[in-house]
Amino acid sequence: MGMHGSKPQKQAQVLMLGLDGSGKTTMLYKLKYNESVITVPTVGFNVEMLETDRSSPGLTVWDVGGQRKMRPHWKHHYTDTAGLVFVVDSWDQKRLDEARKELHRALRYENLRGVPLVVLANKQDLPGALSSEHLCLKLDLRRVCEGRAWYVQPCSATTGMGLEEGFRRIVYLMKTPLRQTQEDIKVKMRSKGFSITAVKQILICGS
Ligand SMILES: Nc1nc2c(ncn2[C@@H]2O[C@H](COP(=O)(O)OP(=O)(O)O)[C@@H](O)[C@H]2O)c(=O)[nH]1
Ligand SMILES: [Mg+2]
Repeated sequence: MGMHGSKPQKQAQVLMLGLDGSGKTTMLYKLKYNESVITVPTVGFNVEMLETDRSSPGLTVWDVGGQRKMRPHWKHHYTDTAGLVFVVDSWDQKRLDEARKELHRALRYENLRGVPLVVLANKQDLPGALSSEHLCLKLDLRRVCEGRAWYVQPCSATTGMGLEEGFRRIVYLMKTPLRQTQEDIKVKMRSKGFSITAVKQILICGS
């Protein structure tokens, strides 16, 4: 997501949610400046514009504070959200249940209906981090993401691994109607010789 010419690009709002400490702010600044910043818990929000290729809208990414007292404010950002990125600390299994509840709560809001979701399985650099497949089951994504395009991307905000892929994926899901993304996946899988059960499995895990 490098720099391009000065012509203004159309912007799409991407909302980044997740528990405090999951890595949202680290990720935003790694993507924006390719730098590892020392973060403090976010009070309020950070917002940055990220450029994409010219055929896609630029992204205005909102990183909203994830502490318990900040979470009631999340809903005020839902109206204009074109894509949702939910960041999970894949290493901290003690807080997965809390993360699952907060994600499910957000997805129930009418304003987020049909909005594509990318779950970023962060902190993959730490030994013992849960895989994206495992996380997908723990978060019960298949059930709660009915009628929505979604994907689970493993990543590390400190090394940068998987970050661009995750944000490219949200752009792709925002641009492509749901039915088409599911058909695309099926066709790609068929052409690679995957069986129908494998296709189902892939849709379940979004990967
Ligand atoms: N090992 C590791 N630590 C991370 C990663 N992402 C964030 N952290 C650390 O997790 C802590 C919380 O990160 P922060 O970005 O403030 O989380 P936020 O509350 O979601 O904004 C900080 O100490 C970060 O350095 C990661 O991918 N790997
Ligand atoms: Mg933060």
